[in-house]
Amino acid sequence: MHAWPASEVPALPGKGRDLRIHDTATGGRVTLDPGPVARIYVCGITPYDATHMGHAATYNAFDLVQRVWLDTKRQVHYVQNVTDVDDPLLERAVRDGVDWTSLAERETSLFREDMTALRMLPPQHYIGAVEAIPGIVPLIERLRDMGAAYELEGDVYFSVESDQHFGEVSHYDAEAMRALSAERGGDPDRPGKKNPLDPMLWMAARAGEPSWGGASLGPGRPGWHIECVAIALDHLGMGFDVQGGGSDLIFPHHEMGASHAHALTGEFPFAKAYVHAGMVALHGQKMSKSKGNLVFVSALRRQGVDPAAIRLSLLAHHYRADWEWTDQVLQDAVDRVGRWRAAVSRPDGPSADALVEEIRDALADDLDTPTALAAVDRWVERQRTEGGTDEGAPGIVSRAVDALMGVAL
Ligand code: 5CA
Ligand code: ZN
Repeated sequence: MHAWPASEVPALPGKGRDLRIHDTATGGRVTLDPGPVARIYVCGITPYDATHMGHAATYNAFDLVQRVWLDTKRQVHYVQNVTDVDDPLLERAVRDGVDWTSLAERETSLFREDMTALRMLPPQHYIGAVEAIPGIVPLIERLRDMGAAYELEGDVYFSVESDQHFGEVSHYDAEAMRALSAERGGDPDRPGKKNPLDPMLWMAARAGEPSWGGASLGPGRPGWHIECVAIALDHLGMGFDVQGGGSDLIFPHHEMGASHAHALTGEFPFAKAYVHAGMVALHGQKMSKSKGNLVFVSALRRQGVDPAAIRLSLLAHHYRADWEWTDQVLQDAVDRVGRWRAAVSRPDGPSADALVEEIRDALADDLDTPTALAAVDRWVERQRTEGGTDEGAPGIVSRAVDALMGVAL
């Protein structure tokens, strides 16, 4: 699948810091030391509805990870998937009387447009679940042949007990795991499973649903977790630097993915850091396609809202915080863009050298964007009240907020 065009990342004087980031598995901050090419996998959308502010907030966090790495003069190898076949997508297509492939293509196109408008850096490999099937099938066969997977009425399940590290991503207790499994695509109550938590690897063909020839597995379609594992292993290999997603992916998705990968390779860990963004809510509830309480990026764009303001409304919140989308959040961001634009369009100002270092420090410290924005606000206010004679400063500020935070002034 093709991704979307990359916006230019302006060069900055000096060099950024190594990223310290909160890792869900260890429960603390880790300083990542990625080597010359940093490797990141970010879970992509299930394309049955348009990009909402919750999605945008999550992708913003992982865009920042890359910008911090790029500022350390590293290259970034970024992989993202598109879950272009799964139950919710098929159910929505039936509900709306549309072909599931057209629905997936339409919403993926819109996502690309939204990501481009928000200046999110594109992955080098943007891979759909359907196109990944030929790589997924042999992995499931291997898990089955090594005894880590079993068949139940034609479907194939992963046995969580086959991985001695199972539970080490989320650290949730059995009761919480069971509840989340039921809530997020699992089937803990299905009779005949070895462990209620065991997730499906291969779903045998169901009447009226699409299926693919699965070699010795028979016709069917892949489970959700093995999709991301196959794509990550194919394009990044084990031990990549960051696996990213929203906090609703901690369990079961990232826990199961790590387990599949451990069982398959005998290696540990799957990702060096599991990084999770907080949930964006609307009217007191998590914004979600299934609930329908959504604010769409594309709808805001159609209303003429500046993408830089949308981006700044995300950046105003720490990526790990759960927060509520309100009109005031957007209005504050629109006001801030206005102040920042006025400042960088002036011919001079106070030196911006210290500001660039403050932004770098804040972002390298677990992507602390509120602190970074406050530093820019202070420079803008100083320029307004005291002025300054540094003719290069407005340009440096403009380049820094673009290079490090994807905001084009
Ligand atoms: N296709 C799978 C991942 S492999 C999936 O979860 N798709 S999704 O479309 O439901 O979500 C895409 C990303 O947006 C995930 O990382 C998810 O955690 C994140 N996300 C979904 N809703 C919110 C929200 N309200 N706030 C923040 N992030 C969210
Ligand atoms: Zn995923």
